[in-house]
Amino acid sequence: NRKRNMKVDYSFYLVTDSSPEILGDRDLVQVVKSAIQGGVTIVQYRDKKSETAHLIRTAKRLHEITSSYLVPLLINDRIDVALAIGAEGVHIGQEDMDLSTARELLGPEAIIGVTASSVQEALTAAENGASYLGIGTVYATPTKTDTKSIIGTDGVNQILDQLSFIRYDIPTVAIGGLNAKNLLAVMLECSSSTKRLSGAAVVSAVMAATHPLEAAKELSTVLRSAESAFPPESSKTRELLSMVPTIIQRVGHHSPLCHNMTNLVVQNFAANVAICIGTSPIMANYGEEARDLANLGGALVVNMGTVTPDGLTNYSKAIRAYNAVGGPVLFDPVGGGATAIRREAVDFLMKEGRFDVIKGNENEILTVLGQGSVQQKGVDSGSSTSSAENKADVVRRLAKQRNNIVLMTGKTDFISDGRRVYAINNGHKYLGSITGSGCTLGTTIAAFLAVEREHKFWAAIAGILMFEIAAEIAGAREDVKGPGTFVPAFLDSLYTIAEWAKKDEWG
Ligand code: 3NM
Ligand code: MG
Repeated sequence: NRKRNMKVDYSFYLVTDSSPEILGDRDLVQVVKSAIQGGVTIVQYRDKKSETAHLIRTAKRLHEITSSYLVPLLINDRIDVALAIGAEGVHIGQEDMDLSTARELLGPEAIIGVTASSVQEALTAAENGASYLGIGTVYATPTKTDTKSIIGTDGVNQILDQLSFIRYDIPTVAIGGLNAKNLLAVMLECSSSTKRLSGAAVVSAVMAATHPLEAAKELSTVLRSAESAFPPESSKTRELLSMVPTIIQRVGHHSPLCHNMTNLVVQNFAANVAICIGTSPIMANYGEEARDLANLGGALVVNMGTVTPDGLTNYSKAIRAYNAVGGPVLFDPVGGGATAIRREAVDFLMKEGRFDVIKGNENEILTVLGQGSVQQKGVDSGSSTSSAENKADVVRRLAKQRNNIVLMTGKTDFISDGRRVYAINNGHKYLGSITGSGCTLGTTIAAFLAVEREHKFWAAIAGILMFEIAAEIAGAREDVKGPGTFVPAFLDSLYTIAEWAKKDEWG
């Protein structure tokens, strides 16, 4: 069965046009053949004017060509024509036959694409089983003047964001006014860490070109260079990501003790975060208590945000107690580079015991590595000038040196176990505008370490993802107007994710 075996490549989507303004007096089938030779990967026959007999004749001829190149042929709007010639599928607009009727007529294997200009249309089509979405109109175009709305790359991104949020894995192509000049920008702009376009659809850029083959080649080159900007997800990464929900679930089911020795500023917030993610927190700064607490199967956070001489003694007692029973310990050297006292404190604690995870901003991590060159002003992150490669190198070196896991937080987070380095791009800008987001990320990761002791690297990554995706969900809420309204919304979304996980009902 050819249809079943055809893996659909949506990357370079050609929509035909038979009007004299675009096609001129050329033969449609010849132009399409040239376009395929130039790199087109999927073809939609779109002819709004011709008689049914003509449509069927032309579609048959087109199908002979597309089939010989293993390129799927879709028919615009006309389910009857698609059925008549055995096309691979159809493309339907919002005003055409409804998706479920089309699906009934064409069967489960057919490719059925739907046009979407809004988040609502996209979600509805995805939910009802569309095979892919044509998202547009990106830019105003003389080719189709009756389009509903010009949505720009912002509009495309809104749709992509919502699709990825709902975790719809549906292919998407952008359409409307795309050409060799703007295509690279569109492909790069319409993407996030979690979702990007599968391809681009064009009419005039190929169909109206003097040399369709050359025009298609040029666009194909642009599409490939856009693709190379995104390294393919390795199967290891996919495997790792597939573990995340299970690890989040384990936190909820085991409700581990999360022992925080944290600073005065974030005590309350950290306790709230710990409760919302499903752990049982205790904010105990008295080191003598640690021996009892270490036996309860939880994890320890040592956060030296408001360090005092007493504090240091207490930290070291607790670290030893947890090390003695193999309990996970996370070290957050807050403000490590700010004062001589703090730099000494970092040196002292690093000698006191073993940390499973060291997390901090760039400056703090450099300080732990003994390379804190920049004078840190406060405990906020400050700006960074070093490259991603540089940061990846720093976390890998420190993790290797300490034989543990090192996390450098920032707009992009870098985490390493001394061998692998992952860059994580989730999060929300308001995390940088509230106090304690870094500290409570530490609390979250520690709890995750407690339930996943065999795979601490994965646990840490799962903790970061839960935390930062919760921030994205909160930040996207309409009632969140700034950092102030963000905090309660953030607690709500942490809680919601934890509840989904507990019931295994992922939203
Ligand atoms: N559908 P060109 S825009 C066929 O927005 C079509 O749904 C659109 O032509 C939509 O590549 C469009 O020449 C025409 O701009 C796109
Ligand atoms: Mg239509």
